[in-house]
Amino acid sequence: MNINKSIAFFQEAQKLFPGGVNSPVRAFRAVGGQPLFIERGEGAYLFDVDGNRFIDYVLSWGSLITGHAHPTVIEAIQQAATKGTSYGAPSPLEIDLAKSIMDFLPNIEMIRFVNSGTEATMSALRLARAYTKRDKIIKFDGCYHGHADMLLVQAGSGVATLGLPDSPGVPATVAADTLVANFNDLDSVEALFKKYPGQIAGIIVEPVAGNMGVVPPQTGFLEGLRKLTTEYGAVLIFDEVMTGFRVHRGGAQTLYNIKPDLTTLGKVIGGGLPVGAYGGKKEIMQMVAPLGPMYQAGTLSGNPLAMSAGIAALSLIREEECWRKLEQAAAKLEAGVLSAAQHAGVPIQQTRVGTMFTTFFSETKPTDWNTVKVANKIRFGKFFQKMLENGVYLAPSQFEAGFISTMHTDDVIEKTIGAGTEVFRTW
Ligand code: KE4
Repeated sequence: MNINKSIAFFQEAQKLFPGGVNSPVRAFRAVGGQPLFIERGEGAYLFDVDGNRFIDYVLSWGSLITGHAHPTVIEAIQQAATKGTSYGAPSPLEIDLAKSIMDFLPNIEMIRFVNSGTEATMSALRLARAYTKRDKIIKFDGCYHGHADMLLVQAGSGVATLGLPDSPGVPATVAADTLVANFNDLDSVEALFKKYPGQIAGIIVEPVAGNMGVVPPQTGFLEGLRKLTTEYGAVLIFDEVMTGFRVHRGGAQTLYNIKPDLTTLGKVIGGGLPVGAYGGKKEIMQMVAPLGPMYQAGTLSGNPLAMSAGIAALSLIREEECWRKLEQAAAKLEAGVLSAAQHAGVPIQQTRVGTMFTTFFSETKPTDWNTVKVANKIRFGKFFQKMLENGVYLAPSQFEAGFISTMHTDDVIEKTIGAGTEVFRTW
């Protein structure tokens, strides 16, 4: 595959950006080779600067559930842009997107828009601390909630990919208030509540872990978190930046029928433009300035372009039929890749919830970070590169999720299974 132009761009980019990229996981550090520079996206496909076409399963890390450059989304952005790009003042578009989100996620009674998932989780944790007047928070080993200081403790995604134990630059005093439990292990959570009585403001959890690769919650885990947080007076935050509009039409909170106190969102709600949000119980959200004393702000929050893109994207995934088709496509892909690996005698674990999935090169069923970190990263890198050669663009890390879109039609899924079959046939 000719990637000469990407090579030239990467050489130039490395002089300008740390590692040549503007987000670490894009650097292909865990899978070898170098990142491809992208010319354009269209539907289920990415086209790089050398003219290579790939079926895209990254989809801007889950953001593009309607695929690249969907005409309805592009039209909405173009129309909005003719009226200006930012007002720094309220607009009806914020109301429209908020109401649309609440139609999908009725547990959200009040919401605040920000510009990224990191801003959403950072703000939700500040709010939990303000509401409970407590300082400590619980997160889970291998889960990633963005790059705010207090969350870069035993985190997943790029932190795990690059083998960074945590991150320098996070003061020990900040990290000390972040307690880490094991995903799918309620005893590890209860032990922290017993050890720090009256000090824990909240739990933040990816209700389906996606940032250590996809690891579903075991039966009773999320219910147990709900019970413990209620019992100990702590705030339960579902970080649905990834799972929202991905694992179910109503997110993980609908799929598992759990009512979190706060929910954080991002990715899909911006339709590919920068939007994050946090919301939930009105009693808690009323603490947010200017209504309450907890301060959080943003120059471009509620930006009309981003609101318009989000409104358009969500309008395309409202119908139950859309979700039935997404489930059918994702299930077919999962079965096809598993069958190809089994025929080749290559041990893999396929995990999937709704439209997010991971292929682990491991003989151990993934249930938490400890069972995920033993996966064979060398084999994953080989799989990634061979799939790329066969026209399929996967997330460049074993500790990430793959995603499908409404544009991943049956022939696209068939082509992907064909690529996987070829890769394993010549393994
Ligand atoms: P952003 O700040 O990247 O918009 O969102 C942070 C975030 C928060 N919560 C969850 C569950 C997330 O998955 C993320 C971001 N996800 C990563 C991919 N695993 C973004 C990709 C990247 O870092 O480049």
